Amino acid sequence: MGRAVIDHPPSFQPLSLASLGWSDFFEVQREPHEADLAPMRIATLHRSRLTALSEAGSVELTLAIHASTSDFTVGDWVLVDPRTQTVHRRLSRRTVMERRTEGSRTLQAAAANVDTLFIVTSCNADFNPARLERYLALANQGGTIPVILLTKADTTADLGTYQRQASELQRGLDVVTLNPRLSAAADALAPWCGLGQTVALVGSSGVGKSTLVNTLVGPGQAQAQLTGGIREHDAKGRHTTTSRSLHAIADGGWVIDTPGMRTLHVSGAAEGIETLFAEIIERAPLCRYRDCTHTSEPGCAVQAAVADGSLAPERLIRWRKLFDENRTNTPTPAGPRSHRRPRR
Ligand SMILES: Nc1nc2c(ncn2[C@@H]2O[C@H](COP(=O)(O)OP(=O)(O)O)[C@@H](O)[C@H]2O)c(=O)[nH]1
Ligand SMILES: [Mg+2]
Ligand SMILES: [Zn+2]
Repeated sequence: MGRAVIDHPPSFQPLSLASLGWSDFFEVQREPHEADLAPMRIATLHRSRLTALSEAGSVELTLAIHASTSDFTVGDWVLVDPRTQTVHRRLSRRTVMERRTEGSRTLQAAAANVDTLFIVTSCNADFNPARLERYLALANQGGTIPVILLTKADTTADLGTYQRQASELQRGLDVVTLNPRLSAAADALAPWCGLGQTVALVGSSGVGKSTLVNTLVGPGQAQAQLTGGIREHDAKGRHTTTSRSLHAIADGGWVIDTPGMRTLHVSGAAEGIETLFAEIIERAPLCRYRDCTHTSEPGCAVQAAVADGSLAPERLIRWRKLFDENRTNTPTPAGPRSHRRPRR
């Protein structure tokens, strides 16, 4: 017999797959012989323990002998044998938030199938364009739509400057100013939190992420987050938020608090960086040299934009730093890079 379905909240309602975030992207991955397997979404991950949400509620999953919990992350869709609750396989991810584990070059999935990444920063010393750009590159690369959330607007006299700087970070970027402690914050984020939508939160410690999760989830929910002064610490004394799980948003949708996304090394993010710095990338084809580094080459269209004031010099410096870092961190299977070559 399979394991019992666990910890239904008292008001448990069956969940439709669509309300869990299921879509055609996942449906088309099911093979005809997999028709009897149940799609389930990974909800929590604790070392050797995996739980998922299914149409029948919350389920504790069993892994096949050669599988490891590290093959999965919160938000993943898996096909499960409903009799044994054993995971048959993980479906391909539509989006993925990846981080590099400390001291390692390998990327680890921190959350999967996230539709919108809320990048949270407060209107004070935490606000740092270079760091926000790293989060943006990460979101772009993983296929997740980024939105900047500005908190602690009540503590600054200069809100307009923060808002302007934030919206200039990437073309078409949405910036929302809110106070995570007020229920109006949930209303402001409703456009991204509809039925079946998944959002994740990243940002420094203390900017209001846990407070916002609590506000989105609503009062009286079991999985409230620790906020403010109540902190958990790991063995090295660093602040950690230990729970990494899908929380149901009061009016539909799901929110994932993503701890451990604070060390932001970029790697394999070339396309994400191009989207982020579109105004620089677009000018590059106008440079005389195809592989112009936009430093001091003659006929550089990017330097020309800096000279005529249409491109901020700091922006170009930050682009180069991120570009170089990404190139250093990204293994190149194709061997040595091509030699410098003039366009004409
Ligand atoms: N004044 C003010 N305080 C806020 C705001 N957002 C968060 N806080 C406070 O900042 C502290 C840290 O919030 P927390 O949610 O724990 O941040 P986290 O580390 O990002 O999860 C808490 O005491 C919150 O009440 C805001 O917009 N205004
Ligand atoms: Mg927190
Ligand atoms: Zn150039």
